[in-house]
This record gives sequence, C-alpha cells and structure tokens, in this order.
Amino acid sequence: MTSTKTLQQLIPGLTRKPRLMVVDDQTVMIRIMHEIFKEDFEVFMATSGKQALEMCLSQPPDIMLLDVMMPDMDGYEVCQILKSSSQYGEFPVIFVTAQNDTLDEVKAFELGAVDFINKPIKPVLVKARVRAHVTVKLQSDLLRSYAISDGLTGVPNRRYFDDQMQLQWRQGMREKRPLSVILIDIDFFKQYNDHYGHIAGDDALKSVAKALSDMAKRPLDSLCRYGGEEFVCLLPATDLKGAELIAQRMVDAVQTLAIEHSQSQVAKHLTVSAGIACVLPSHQFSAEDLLAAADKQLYSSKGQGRNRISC
Ligand code: GH3
Ligand code: MG
Ligand code: MG
Ligand code: MG
Repeated sequence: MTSTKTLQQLIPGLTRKPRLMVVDDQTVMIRIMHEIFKEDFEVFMATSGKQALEMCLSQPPDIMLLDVMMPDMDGYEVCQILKSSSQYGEFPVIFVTAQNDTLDEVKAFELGAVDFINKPIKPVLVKARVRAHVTVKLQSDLLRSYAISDGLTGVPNRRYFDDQMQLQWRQGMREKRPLSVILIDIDFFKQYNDHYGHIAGDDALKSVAKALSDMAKRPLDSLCRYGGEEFVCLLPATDLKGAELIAQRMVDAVQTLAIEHSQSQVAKHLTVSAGIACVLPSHQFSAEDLLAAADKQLYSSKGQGRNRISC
C-alpha cells in the first residue's frame, strides 16, 4: 500500500488543522466521529440543525458531516439554508444517514451536498471521503487567496480592490454612508530603483505595503496594491476628515520606516504622496469618478512638493 500524504503535504501553507463539523442528534454518532477525526481535524459538534447554523455563522467549518433525520429541522433543510446564503461560508456538506433510498440520495445532491454516506458507517471509508473533499476545499481556498493577493507584497491586489469598490459602493448607496479612497504613490521611486537596484526596490515596496496596511485596520478597510508603486486604500463609512487622518498617518508611517533614499529630492529617505477623495455613493457619480478625484489630488500633492496629502 502506498503511504498517504498528510493534509499539510497536500496543501502548501496549511498551518492549522481543518475544521470538521459533525451534526447529529445522536451523541453516540458524534462521539464515534470525534474518535475518527480528532487527530487530523479540529472537530466541532452540533446536535441540532439550529445549533449547526448558528455555529457556521460565527466560525464556518471546512467540511460538514450532516445527519438527515433530526427533530425540529432535518438535514435537508439545514443544507438548503447553508447553500442559500454566502453568509455561512462555502464548504462541502456530506450527508451521513440511515436512509438509503435512491431518491433521498438524489435529493441530497440536488441540495448541493458533495457526498452521501450510509449508516452504519465504515470508519476508514468515511475518513477517506472526508479527506478527499476537504482537500479540494482547502486547495480551492488557497487558489482563491492567490487570485486576490499581490504576489510581491502580499496585500490584496487590484482585482480585489475593484470587487470591493463595487460592493462598498452599493452598500454606501443603500445605507447612505460616505465612501473614501486614498491613492498613495511612492516619491521618486524610479530613482530609487536606478540607484539601489530592483531587488532593493522590491524590498522597499514590501515594507511600504506593510506600513500602509497597518494604518487601515478596521474590518472593512482595505489597502491594496493598485499597480507599480501605487497603492489604494478603500475606507467604507468614512468621511473626508476621517480619511484625511488616515492618509496623514500613512505618510508619517512611511517616513518612520526611514528607508534611505539619497536620490530623493524631498528628503534623504523614502516618502509617499497621497490624494484623498470622498463621496456619498449615488447614481449621479461612479466609482471611476471617485478614483479620478483622488488621482487629481495625488497629482496636486506631487505638484506641491510630495511627501504630503491633498484632498
Ligand atoms: P514620482 O515621485 O513622480 O511618483 O516619481 P516616480 O519615479 O516614483 O514615478 P515613475 O512613474 O516615473 O516611476 C515609477 C517607478 O516604479 C518605475 C519602476 O521602476 C518602479 N516600479 C514599479 N513597480 C515596481 C516593482 O514591482 N518593483 C520595483 N522594484 N520597482 C517598481
Ligand atoms: Mg438523526
Ligand atoms: Mg506612479
Ligand atoms: Mg511614484
């Protein structure tokens, strides 16, 4: 028999145990599953559909084993609710049930389940199937995270920013909340690269990205790489005053890094300039208008001598 790879070997970068939620009204079943999986998984247990849904909201699992027959809410209903809203997260659901009617099995797949296991269970088989499904889930999580992050700096990329902008624009319109953006551009970065080399340039970009990210810490804030040596910060529910404060903190944070830049015409260290714009999202403007306004202000910061903010 060939040796089985561990989940950590299958999924690069996996630093935690995958989370498995077992939903069954019979505690004996939960205990059996716990025994089977406790070594490789962090096992969560729910004895009713209602409890399972609540737990998914606070901490979605990576995979769920779901009983069909339960009092109050059956497994089919739980699955239907889970798959009807993104708020529960996306993870594979495997039904584990004493019902072995073909139509029941078909119904499970129609509701979005990935597998159907009959009771009494065969532990080795349950283990193998859970492993196969959770591997696909974790690999797709990893791909999704690659797709939205910038390879060099690790901060979210332009694609992520564009999606967030659309999302927050709509949210701002619904809730009548202001939306602010800050565009940040490194000063005299061409000269930095020319003098210190591209590798040092890349290192500087990483440090700047980290320093800027540290200044945008509310859950909805996002600091993304916009392109080249430009970053963009999206600040939902933030007015111009609030955005100005954060932008100034960003400019100061980069100064504090004190990255030597002997060729800069502003200071002897690396600096950034920022442009700020704020709008109450509506049908009269577009997200592009907001970005154009921030870009205009950035241009103004550059014109006024750099290492500053404009709004
Ligand atoms: P300004 O103060 O007006 O913004 O001048 P600048 O030199 O920063 O602007 P310019 O647009 O002339 O040059 C930007 C430079 O940023 C050019 C390029 O060498 C550098 N750059 C862009 N992306 C990267 C990157 O991923 N790595 C490195 N090392 N350099 C980059
Ligand atoms: Mg049951
Ligand atoms: Mg630029
Ligand atoms: Mg620049």
